[in-house]
Amino acid sequence: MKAKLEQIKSEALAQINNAATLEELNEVRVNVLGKKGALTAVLKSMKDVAPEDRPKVGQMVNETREEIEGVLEETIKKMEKAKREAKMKEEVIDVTLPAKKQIKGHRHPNTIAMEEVERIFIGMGYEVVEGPEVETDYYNFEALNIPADHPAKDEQDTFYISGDILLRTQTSGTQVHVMEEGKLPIRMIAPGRVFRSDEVDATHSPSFHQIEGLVIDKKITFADLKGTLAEFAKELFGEETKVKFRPHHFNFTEPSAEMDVSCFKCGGSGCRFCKGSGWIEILGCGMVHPNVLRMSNIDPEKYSGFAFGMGLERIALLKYEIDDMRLLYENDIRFLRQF
Ligand code: 2NL
Repeated sequence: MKAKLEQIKSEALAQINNAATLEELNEVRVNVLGKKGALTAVLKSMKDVAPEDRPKVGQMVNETREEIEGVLEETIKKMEKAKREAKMKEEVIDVTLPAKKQIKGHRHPNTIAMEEVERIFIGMGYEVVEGPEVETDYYNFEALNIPADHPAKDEQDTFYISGDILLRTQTSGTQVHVMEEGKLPIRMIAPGRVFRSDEVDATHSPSFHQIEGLVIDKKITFADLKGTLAEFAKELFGEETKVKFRPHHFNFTEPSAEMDVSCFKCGGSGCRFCKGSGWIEILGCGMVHPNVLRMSNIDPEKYSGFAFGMGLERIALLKYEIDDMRLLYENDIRFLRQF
C-alpha cells in the first residue's frame, strides 16, 4: 500500500511539474484527487485492509493527498502570478510618449447662423417649431393664399412626390399647422430645409434652409413688425445697423415688404460688398393676409399678425463674407475650418 501511494505521489508530482497551463493542472487535480481519481480509488479499497491497519493507512492516504494538494496549489499560484506579470508587461503604457493629436470638429457655418437667429428670437419670447419637409399642396400653397393656377407657383416650382404631395418650398406649412391648432396668441419661428427646382449656381441650390417667423395676436400692427425686425437686425449685424423697408408683393401678406440692412462693411457709404448701394437685402415680410388667417380659422376682425421669411444660407454668406453658396455644401474641411 505504501509503495502504491508513493507511486501515485511521484506520478502526480511529475504531472504537475510537466503541466504548462492552469487547465492542465486542473486535469491533474481531477485525475488524482477527483471523485474517480487514483487517490480516491485507494480510499475506496480500504475495505480490503485489515481493520487494525486501517487508521495507519488512512493517515498515509491523507498525508499523500495533503502533499499533492500543497504542491498543486503552490504551482497554480506561481503560474497565475507569471500569467499576470506577462499580461502587465504586454499592456505596459509608456506615459512619456507624445499624445496623438485629437482633431475636433465644430458646427457648420449654416448651423452657427441658424442657432444665432434662433437665439435672438428665443430672447424675444418666440417658440422654435419644426415641421415636415414633405407637405401637401394645401399646406405649402393653398393655405397661403396661393391658388392652383397662380403664377407665383411657377416661381417656386418644386419636387412633387405624387399628386398633391410635394417637398415644401418654404417652411410656412409648419406655421399653418400651428395656426390650425387654434391656440392664440402665436409667437413662433419655423427653421428648416426647403426645396425648389433651381439650377445650382453661386446663389441657388435645389435644397436650402429658411427661417420664417409668425406673430398673431390682438392689435398687432406694422409697427410691431418694424420694431421686431429692426431689433433682430441690430442683434445679428451690430447695434449701429439701420433697416429700410421697400414695398413688395407676397400672396400671403398684405401689405408686404422687403427689408434691407445698412451695409455692415462700409456702414452705408457704399462699397464692393453692398455693390455701392450701402444696403443689403436680407428678408421678406408683411402683415398676414386676412385670407390666410380665415383659412386657418382665425377671425381677421379680431386678430392680426405679421410674418417674415429669410434664407439661412444668405445670412451665413453675408455674415461670414462667403461669395459662393456651393462652398457651404461641398464640406471641404479646408473651407469649413475657417469658421
Ligand atoms: C422670403 C419671404 C416670407 C412669409 C414669408 C408667412 C407665413 C405665414 C403667413 C404669412 Cl403662415 N406669411 N411667411 C411672409 C412674408 C415673407 O418670406 O423672401 N423668404 C425667403
